[in-house]
Amino acid sequence: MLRFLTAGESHGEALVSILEGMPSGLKIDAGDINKDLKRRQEGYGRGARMQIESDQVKILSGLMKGETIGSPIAILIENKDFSMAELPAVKNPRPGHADMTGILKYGFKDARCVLERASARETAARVSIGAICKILLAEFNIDIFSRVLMIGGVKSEKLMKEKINEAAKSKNTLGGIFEVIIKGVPPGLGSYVHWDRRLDAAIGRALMSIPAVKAVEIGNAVECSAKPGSEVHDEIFYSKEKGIYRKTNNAGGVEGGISNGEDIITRGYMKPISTLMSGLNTIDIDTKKQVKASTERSDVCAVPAAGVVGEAVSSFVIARAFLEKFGGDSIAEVTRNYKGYIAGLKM
Ligand code: EPS
Repeated sequence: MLRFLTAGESHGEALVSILEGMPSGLKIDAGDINKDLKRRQEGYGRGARMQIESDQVKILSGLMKGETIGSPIAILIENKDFSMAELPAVKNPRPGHADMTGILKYGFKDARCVLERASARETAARVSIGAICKILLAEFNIDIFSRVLMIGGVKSEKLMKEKINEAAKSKNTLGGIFEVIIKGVPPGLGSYVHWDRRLDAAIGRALMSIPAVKAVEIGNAVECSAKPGSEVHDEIFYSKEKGIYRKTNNAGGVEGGISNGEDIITRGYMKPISTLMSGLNTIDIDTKKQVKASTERSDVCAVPAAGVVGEAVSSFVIARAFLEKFGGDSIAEVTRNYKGYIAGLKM
């Protein structure tokens, strides 16, 4: 089974990831991983930290002459800003952040112990894992994209930038919506037979695990919840040229917890970043007096970055489901299994 772990704090020495379960024989170009890391760092509304970091991977294990050998792939991303031990204690937990819940849960007197790991910096590690999954999926013509649909209630690029400028000026933050589109997924990934094998549930969980994502939509679920079934379900057609096909894709590529061969389309809804330079009401955790929340250097808006992270976590889920279905220890074996299944579908 494909699985991974990440470790590392936002201002610690480095982020570390281990990806286990990749078959042998897959060519990995670190440049492809670095491209996604760069995309994650960009986007209008990012803070000063992104000018400090230039995320690059060092692949420590799992490859021989640039090809996977089936052993765990260990990845290192160094932090340029690793000032963790010198940074001030954080006594005024930010509403909406993990500060307060983390303090209560782990028994800290300083939210820095929480925020260093709760920080969205960890998503750089997940983007590196997702980039390797994308390389696997590309072998089978599966492509993943993302785009920003809305920021702060507006939809055109010009208005989104204006909104971000306004928010920065008024010491505020913004959330929004990103969309992830996955093309080329064969029918048959995931299953209806048990809750934890449903592909839509796995995608939903992965997207919800991105910091600040508070809702996930698959296909046109929100709009469809107000419509009758006759206007929602994607009718099934067949032609010799196309095989089985649909004229609509309201389901977003998943029916009964199984991919149906259409594009998988999901949306992540991100709440505004919880570090507000204006400071919301909170308490001092020592004195319990009412104070303004701590302000840290932060981003005004990170929806474009979240879209890139959305691609990464979705790539992992699809790669895992793909290997579950077509499993093998080498790319050659996975390819044989995949081709045999696809040929069977056409009969
Ligand atoms: C983050 C706060 C900011 C963001 C950071 C997430 O970092 P800093 O406190 O160092 O300015 O830039 O995001 C990243 C570092 C990243 O790589 O995405 C937070 O508190 O979550």
